[in-house]
Amino acid sequence: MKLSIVLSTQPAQFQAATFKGDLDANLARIAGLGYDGVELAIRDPKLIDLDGLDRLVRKHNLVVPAIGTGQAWGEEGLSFTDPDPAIRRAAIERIKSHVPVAARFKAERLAVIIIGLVRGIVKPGMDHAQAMAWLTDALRECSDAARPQGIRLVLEPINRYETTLINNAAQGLELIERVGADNFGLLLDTFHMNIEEPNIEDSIRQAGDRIFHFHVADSNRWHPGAGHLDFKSILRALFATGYVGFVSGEFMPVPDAATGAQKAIEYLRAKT
Ligand code: LER
Ligand code: MN
Repeated sequence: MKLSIVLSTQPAQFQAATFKGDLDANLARIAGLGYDGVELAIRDPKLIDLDGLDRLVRKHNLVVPAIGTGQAWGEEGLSFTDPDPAIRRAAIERIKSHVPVAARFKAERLAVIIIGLVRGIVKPGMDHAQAMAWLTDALRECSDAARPQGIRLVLEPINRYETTLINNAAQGLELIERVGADNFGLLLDTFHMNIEEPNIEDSIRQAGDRIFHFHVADSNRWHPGAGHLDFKSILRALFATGYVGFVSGEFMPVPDAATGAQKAIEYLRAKT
């Protein structure tokens, strides 16, 4: 099992970005704990020194399996489904601007760009069908822009308390059919699945080879082992689909990032 963990390259309000801040020190910690990769949360590629980041990641022998983009929503309010066409266009261009970043880090053909809350939350009074149409068009445009670089996009089903748009794997699979792009798949996250899926393992089996990336947190969004999810069974179901990607820790830094990350890797390694 290849393990990675989320590190935010910029300050962020999102609580489950396990590591934040000092990149060199955090990358050293992550590598020192035995992680194979680091999932980089990047609000805006314009804000990073790509060469410097690439150098640091290589220095610590880490792979970047995925790039998180949700802070464009969390910090700036960009979304594919905002009623304002200028905001929708800015969200699409922002996601497209991640393609060269993902291409730079592409290792083992694994670098995916994550569509989390940048899809939007569908505010009260908005037409859901209209939002789905905007979402589908945006995902087609971004998938088309990513394909020539060999980059894949993933939509993450997110629980009902954060968005009304695509909460579970079945809705995600319907969206995949609608978008009809071979480089567009799902990111499943055990924290959201515990809230939304009738049965986590069954949903993993249904999503099958459309799972392009996987987030782990326990039921309380602390590190795996701190709650009541059955990771032995969940990971067995995941790998039975033929999944060859990373299992990526995205959990709250409890009691602190390094301790949570250490407990997670010990626990997950013991489960497979
Ligand atoms: C991001 O990967 C995630 O899981 C969401 O909860 C972000 O809001
Ligand atoms: Mn997640």
